Amino acid sequence: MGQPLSRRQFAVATAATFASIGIIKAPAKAAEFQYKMAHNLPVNHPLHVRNVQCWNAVKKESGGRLEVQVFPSNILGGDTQVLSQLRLGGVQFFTLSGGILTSLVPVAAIQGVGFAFKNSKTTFAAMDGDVGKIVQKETATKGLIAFDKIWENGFRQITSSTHPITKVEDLENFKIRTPPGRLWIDLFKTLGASPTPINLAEAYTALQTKVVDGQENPFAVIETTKFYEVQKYLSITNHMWDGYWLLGNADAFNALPPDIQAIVRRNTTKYALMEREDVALLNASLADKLERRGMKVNKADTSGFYKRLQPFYTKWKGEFGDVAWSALEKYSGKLG
Ligand code: X2X
Repeated sequence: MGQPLSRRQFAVATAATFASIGIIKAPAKAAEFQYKMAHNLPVNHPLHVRNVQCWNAVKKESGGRLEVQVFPSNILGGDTQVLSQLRLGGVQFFTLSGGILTSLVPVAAIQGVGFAFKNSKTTFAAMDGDVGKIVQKETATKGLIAFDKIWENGFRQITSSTHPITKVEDLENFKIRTPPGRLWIDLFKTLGASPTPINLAEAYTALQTKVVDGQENPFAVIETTKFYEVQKYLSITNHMWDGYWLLGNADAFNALPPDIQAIVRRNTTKYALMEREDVALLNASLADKLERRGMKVNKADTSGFYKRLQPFYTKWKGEFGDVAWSALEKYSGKLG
C-alpha cells in the first residue's frame, strides 16, 4: 500500500475511474411530484410486486414528472396510523382493506360480510359494480379517492397454534387476532370466539408470544408473512372475502395535471387486474406448500357458522342501511 490519498485526491481518482468506464451520468432531475405509497404486505406478495411495476410505468409515462416510492411491510406505520397520515397528506397513496377503512367510511366494511360471496367472480362483480360504487362515493366525501378495481386479498382462512377449527364449536373462546375493524370483531364474537383487534404490523409477534392463539387471513398472506412459523393448523373456512382499496389523498391527486391523473388511473386499474390474477393463482396453490412447511391443513364444516350468524346479518343490515344491503344481496343472494 502507498501513501493514503487525501480526500480530494481520492475524489479525483474515483471520478476519473468512473468516467473512464462511463458510469458518471448527468445527475437525475428530481421529479416535479414526489409521492409516497404505503401498504402492509411483505415484498414477495403480488400486491407489492404489481405496485412497484405500476408506479414505474407511471413514472415512465409521465416523463419522470411523477415519482411514487412504494413503502411495503408497514415501514411507515401500522394501518390505522398510515390512514391518518394519508388524510393529513404525509402519504399520498395507500392500500387498505375496506374492513379497516370502515373507521372512517362505515359502509366500507360491507365487503367482509360473512359468507356473502360464493366465489371471486361474484365478488368482483359486486366490488366493480354497485357495492363498490357505494363505498367509493362515501370515501370521496372524506377527502380520499378509492380508485377503480379493488386489489385482491382473498377469502380468509383461520390458523391456530392450539387446535384445528373443524366446526363452529371449535371457536368457543378461541383467542383470535383480527384486523382492527368493528365487523371483524362482531363476526368472531357472534361465532363464540374471543377476538382482539391488532394491526398486521404487530400480528406476528402477538402470535409468537401467544397473546393470541390464532388469526385469519388468505393463503397468500399466511405464506408471505411467514405466519406458518408460529401457527400449526390451517383450517379452510372461507368465512369472508377481503380486498384492498387503493386510496389516494384527494388534494394530492387533484394537484396533479389532468394528463398525469389519467396515467395514474389507467395504470392502477391495469396493475390491479394483474394482481387479482396473481393472488388467485397463489391462493389456489398454497395449501400444499404450507403443508410442506409443516402446517396441518383441514377443511372446516362451516354450516354451523352460517346458522350462528343470523343475528349478525340482522345487525349489519341495520348498520349499512337498506340501499347498501340490497346492493350486496343483488350479488350474494338473500343473506340470513
Ligand atoms: O391485516 C390483515 O390481516 C390483512 C393483511 O389481511 C389486511 O390488510 C386486512
